[in-house]
Amino acid sequence: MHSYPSGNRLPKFAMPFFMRSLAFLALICLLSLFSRFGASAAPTTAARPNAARPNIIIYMVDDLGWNHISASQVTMGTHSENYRTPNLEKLANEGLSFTHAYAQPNCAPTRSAMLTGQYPARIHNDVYVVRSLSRFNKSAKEGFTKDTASFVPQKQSEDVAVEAITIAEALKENGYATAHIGKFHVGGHRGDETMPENVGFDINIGGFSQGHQPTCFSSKKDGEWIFAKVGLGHFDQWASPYNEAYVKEHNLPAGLVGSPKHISDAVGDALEDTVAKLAGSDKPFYLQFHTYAVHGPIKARPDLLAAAEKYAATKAQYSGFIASVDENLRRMRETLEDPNGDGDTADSIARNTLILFTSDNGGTHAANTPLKGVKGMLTEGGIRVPLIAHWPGVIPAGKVTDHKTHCIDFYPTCLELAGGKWTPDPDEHPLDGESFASVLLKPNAKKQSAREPIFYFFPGYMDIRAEPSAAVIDDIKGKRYYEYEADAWKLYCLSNDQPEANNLIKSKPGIAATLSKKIHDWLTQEHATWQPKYPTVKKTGKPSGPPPVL
Ligand SMILES: [Ca+2]
Ligand SMILES: [Ca+2]
Repeated sequence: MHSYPSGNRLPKFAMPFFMRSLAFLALICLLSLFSRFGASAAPTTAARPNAARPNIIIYMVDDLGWNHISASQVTMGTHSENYRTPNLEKLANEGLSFTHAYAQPNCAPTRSAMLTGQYPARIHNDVYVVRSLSRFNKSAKEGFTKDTASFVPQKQSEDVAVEAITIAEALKENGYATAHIGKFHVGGHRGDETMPENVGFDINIGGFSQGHQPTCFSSKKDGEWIFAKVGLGHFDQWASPYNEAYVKEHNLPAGLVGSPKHISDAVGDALEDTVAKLAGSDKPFYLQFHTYAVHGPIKARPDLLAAAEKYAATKAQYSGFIASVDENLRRMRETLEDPNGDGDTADSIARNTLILFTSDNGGTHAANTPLKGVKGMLTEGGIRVPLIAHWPGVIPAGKVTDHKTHCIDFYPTCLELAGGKWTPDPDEHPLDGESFASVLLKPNAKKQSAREPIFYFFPGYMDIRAEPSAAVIDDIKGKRYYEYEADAWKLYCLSNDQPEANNLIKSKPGIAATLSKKIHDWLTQEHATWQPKYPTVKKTGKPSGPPPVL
């Protein structure tokens, strides 16, 4: 049964466990989404003065679930009362919301995909999961232990390769200033050469190998206020307890005065300082604002916790932590309006700045209902994330699109918006992502060309959440398909089955065949940089190869 060498010539019922264990395809009916939200009939102005070479800010939250915000354009109305994010609602009301934005299933893989514009099967990326592909479950009751697993995963990288041409390096070549604030996670594990400042970022505040904040509040050590073990100490300059001037400036409750600083406010302080610096330069800028919120430990600022306890039926700490994300969005927008903070908006850069708000993976601290699963899984709850684009004067207010995106798309999108005069050599560093700049520039266009399929390949194990699998999210005849590999091929229609509950594989064999062929063709593409890490079949000692074509 486990003699599958590679290739696709196995008889149908001789599929190895890897292929049989759990697989599904899902489809989403796009037309029904459109009829729900409608599309504005207003014409788009093709060329606007501020549509060239904007400043670009990617505001990426950690572990924020797709519908853990109150912007209904993104959540398709599915969010609960537990989440109140008025500034995100405002952003969505004034910008463009994506209902089907996808990321990798957890932190490091999404960050490496964004930095490289590549899938993990590229040698410059090679980050499939946090830490290791051999994160077996310890209990045999669920998932797979090292003994019960049929495959032996390969080793992967934790850092983006030194040889990669990162999004920051590419944008620098196009004349951009570049900055990173907060969690980086995919550099510095083995040495300084992959640290943000050595892979294209002019400014790095806090970024290194660290995957989360050990603590959410500042503390006193040897007479100094610090954020203990967070971000290389870079945030310590903002660690002093709240004082009267600070609470007045930021319109916070006086009761906070004297209490330790929350990490979200410190990264907000870093943001204001950095935007002020970047705004004073002649160059357009690219800024990654990658927060520690809302990765665990989940601790909200006391006043946000108290407020959340009134509206959130459960998990008020989580809701309060999310509220700090929303506050920082307000601070970001106020800073763009008045970068030097003198009260005069003559120096505003808001109209020249594109904000892209998103998350690095699905939610993990609360259910993502109606989506199935959580962070770490390839079901919708693990990979679908919020995405809102805001660009005054270019993106009309209140737009919604079902154009699907993946986190590898940020790189080519930014490159195109930056003018694209310099692009990486496709022999050396090919980009797997697809620009969605046209969707941003012409959101009123009646027909956007559909994105190529989004693929997933996970050649390892992660506790009970993941096992060797492959998936595709496709568009066929106006519908969208999505596939996940394991016990048997499965197929879901997400437009009327968002929870992925009704397997349509038997009634849609043609679709299953088409999609399995697409996965095969994707995995077997030929390029020197494309080296999928197939796990080894224990019984044969040979690589599993790609899934079979149905
Ligand atoms: Ca994450
Ligand atoms: Ca000003």
